[in-house]
Amino acid sequence: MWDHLWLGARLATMREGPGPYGVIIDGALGVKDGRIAFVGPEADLPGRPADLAHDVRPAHGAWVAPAPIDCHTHIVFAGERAAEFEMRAAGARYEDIHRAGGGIGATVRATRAASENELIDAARPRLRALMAEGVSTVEIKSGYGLEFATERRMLRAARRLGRELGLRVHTTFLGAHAAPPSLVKDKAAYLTEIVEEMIPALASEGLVDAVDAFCESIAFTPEETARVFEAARKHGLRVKLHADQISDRGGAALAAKFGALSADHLEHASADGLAAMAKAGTVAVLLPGAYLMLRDTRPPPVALMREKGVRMAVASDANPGSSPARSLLLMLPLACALFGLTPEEALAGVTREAARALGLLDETGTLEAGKSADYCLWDIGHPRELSYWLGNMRPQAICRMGQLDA
Ligand code: DI6
Ligand code: FE
Repeated sequence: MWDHLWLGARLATMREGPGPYGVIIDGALGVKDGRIAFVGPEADLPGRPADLAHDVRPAHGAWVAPAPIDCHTHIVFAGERAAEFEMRAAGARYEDIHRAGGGIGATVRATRAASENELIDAARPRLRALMAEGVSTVEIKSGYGLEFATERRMLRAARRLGRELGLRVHTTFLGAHAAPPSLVKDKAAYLTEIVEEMIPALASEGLVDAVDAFCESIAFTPEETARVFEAARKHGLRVKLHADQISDRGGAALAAKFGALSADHLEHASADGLAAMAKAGTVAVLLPGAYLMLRDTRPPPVALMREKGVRMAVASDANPGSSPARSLLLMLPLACALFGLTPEEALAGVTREAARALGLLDETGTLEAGKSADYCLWDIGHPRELSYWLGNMRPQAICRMGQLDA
């Protein structure tokens, strides 16, 4: 017997196929032991509903879609940087604040001063806000330590939050986030520490699912990034990259060369870089929150991504500087309005493609039998509405790893 079964649902499975959104009308969805046991037309059910499941529920035509996934966040941090936002509103530039010791450096100082419990207490309400939107899975990066102990504390906090909240947390080591001279005395020595000490130790503790770096004029060069990636490879870890956000540093091609799961931002990515990404299966993660809040004027080359066949995910980039986001779903209409994504691409971007960007497509991201039961019920007329309403969308019911909350 299945644990529960929805009848009379409209399903946006987000499976790739002939129809948009992978739609099935008059659909049914059954769940057993945390997994999707059945998804398809009600007429194809292998028996009478009452014989199939303990708990049979009418969906009354509600839409069921994969639970959203936030595949790029820096959501564990201490403090906030609203004062810098005010400075930027008055004309200061993000890079200049960063070079003057603010920006990432300011959050590093606050995070170094915070205990593991304080980091957890600070991040919990941010994650709860995402969870209220139905989010099942969140990638969380370190990178506000820039020293072993704090990087480790951030990753431990992320893992503990996942367990406490019943959320799937994917951790990313972003030791190569920045190296401001006020905080990192010797950049070369710091890189050696990342490569020879941090990655091996944190990986062996099971705290790292992937490794990221910030390849940018204000952070690490492509050569430095490659060193970090070599170390990740040595420890069997997949990589991803903050690439070509402020300038074209060849980040897209570098990510592709290392078979990265994703390359993120990409406002300045070149056509060749994107072609290499398509070939390597590296997903482009688009971050409209950072674009909006930095008042960027050059959107990522979405038309070129489509042309080259690059998969596109969408994420919040939740962080205290460039994207103080408390919502993932808000990024859908922003991705459409600012970047020209179609509503279907935006929804795929926080479901199927976000799962792909985390290497989790076999586990979640679409409604398919055998996958983890991660879905939401929405009281809407069509799934395109998820890319249309600007803020405050709440599912009627949420199921995360089989735990139904309705
Ligand atoms: N790119 C980003 O969007 C964040 N980090 C990065 O490398 C911004 C982090 C911050 O401003 O605190
Ligand atoms: Fe980021």
